Amino acid sequence: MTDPRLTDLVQAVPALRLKTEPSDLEHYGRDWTRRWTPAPLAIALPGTVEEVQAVVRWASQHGVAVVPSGGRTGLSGGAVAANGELVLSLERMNRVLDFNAVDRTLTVQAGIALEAVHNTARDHGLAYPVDFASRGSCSIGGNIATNAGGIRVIRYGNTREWIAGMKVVTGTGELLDLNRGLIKNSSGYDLRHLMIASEGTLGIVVEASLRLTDPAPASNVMLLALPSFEVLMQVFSAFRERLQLQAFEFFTDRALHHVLAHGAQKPFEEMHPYYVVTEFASGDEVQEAAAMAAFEACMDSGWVSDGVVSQSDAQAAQLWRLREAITEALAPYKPYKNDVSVRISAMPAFLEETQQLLGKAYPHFEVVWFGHIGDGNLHINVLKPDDMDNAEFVGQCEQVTTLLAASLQKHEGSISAEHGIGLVKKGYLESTRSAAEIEVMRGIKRVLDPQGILNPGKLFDV
Ligand code: 2HG
Ligand code: ZN
Repeated sequence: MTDPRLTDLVQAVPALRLKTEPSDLEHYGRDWTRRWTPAPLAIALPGTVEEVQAVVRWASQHGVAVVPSGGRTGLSGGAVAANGELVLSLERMNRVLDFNAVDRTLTVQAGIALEAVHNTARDHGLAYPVDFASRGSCSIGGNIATNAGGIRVIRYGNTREWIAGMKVVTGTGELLDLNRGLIKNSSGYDLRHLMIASEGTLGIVVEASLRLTDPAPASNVMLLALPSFEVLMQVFSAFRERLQLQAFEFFTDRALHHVLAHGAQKPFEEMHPYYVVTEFASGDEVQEAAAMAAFEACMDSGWVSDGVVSQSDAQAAQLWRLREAITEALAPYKPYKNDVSVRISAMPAFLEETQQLLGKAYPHFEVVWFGHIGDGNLHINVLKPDDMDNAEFVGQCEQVTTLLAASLQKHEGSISAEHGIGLVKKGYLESTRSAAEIEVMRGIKRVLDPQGILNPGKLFDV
């Protein structure tokens, strides 16, 4: 440990665990984007809130940038440390602190994995309903920092809806205890909501009190094959009208191709151009009949060409895998990712325009579409050709993102639906937020992080 700043940090926070091995710097310095070369100063792994405060105070005094770090499963570069920052990993702070059956809340340290929250809630006969494929590795702190969405937003909303309170360490090392689990609290600014989706630029979430709910009703999973893209929103309406949807997800034949190559099982004899996987409440004959009615109405209209309904939990998991494994199956192709949203009512017009735009803009690249179509959220992954240099590839994709951002502005959508802005979409923030809004955000940042040490360079430049 040759850097004198680290010797000083150890003196200031003697109990702090610190990692400086090159393999650790690489491991903790990057997220799932893999675009930047990790180069942090060191990795601090505090074990208590007091240690987090002490590290932040030290960093503030010495002008050292701090990158808060959870499971680093992010896709926007929000947890990347490529400029000599101190990574502050919440990995050791991963305990359940309290369960309150009357309030139906679970209080956890921020480093706990989403899946551990699911399991603990289930052990108490309740559910934490936010869910997505990275559940085993992502942390609640990271979920809060990006207002993570996922596959059940259509029924349960984003992370924001489930945060009853949180403790946050600001850029001055102050500990704020926000909302304290209250359902009604009309006492001024709700700083809790300011922290959610702030990507570690306003404070470090150290604890969160999560709302729990009743376990999801018995459900069925159905996979539908669609003949064309144009009918997608009609199929959605037909199902939404008749059923209580838990999820409504879409993907293309290209996505299926990659997932099958990755080991999933082929669902239909024939390949079809588009697919939907939907989950809906189905505990009795009335609900089952409604599901059949939705399916038959779509078949009769020619909107659906084939379908399969899960007959067991194992089959439901198999169908879900076709959708959930897409990110992992595409990862070897170093995809350039877009994660965009518009209001559901604007979706048909936006989809048509985007299809035309991308058809022209990406004629030589393989483009994989999928996403949470029932939330107006589309994921567009562009795969890097093997023989193309990464910088050249990203450069070309970014030109297209500029066009996509202009289209989103026109349709009043967002350049980041659920992955955050981070480094990846920083250059496009103005397409979603007005100059006045960004100026207010900068002002808020100055109050909560006056030295500008918290995740600098992410979201926007100060
Ligand atoms: C998903 O919906 C995630 O599976 C990841 O948000 C999306 O890999 C992506 O682009
Ligand atoms: Zn998603």
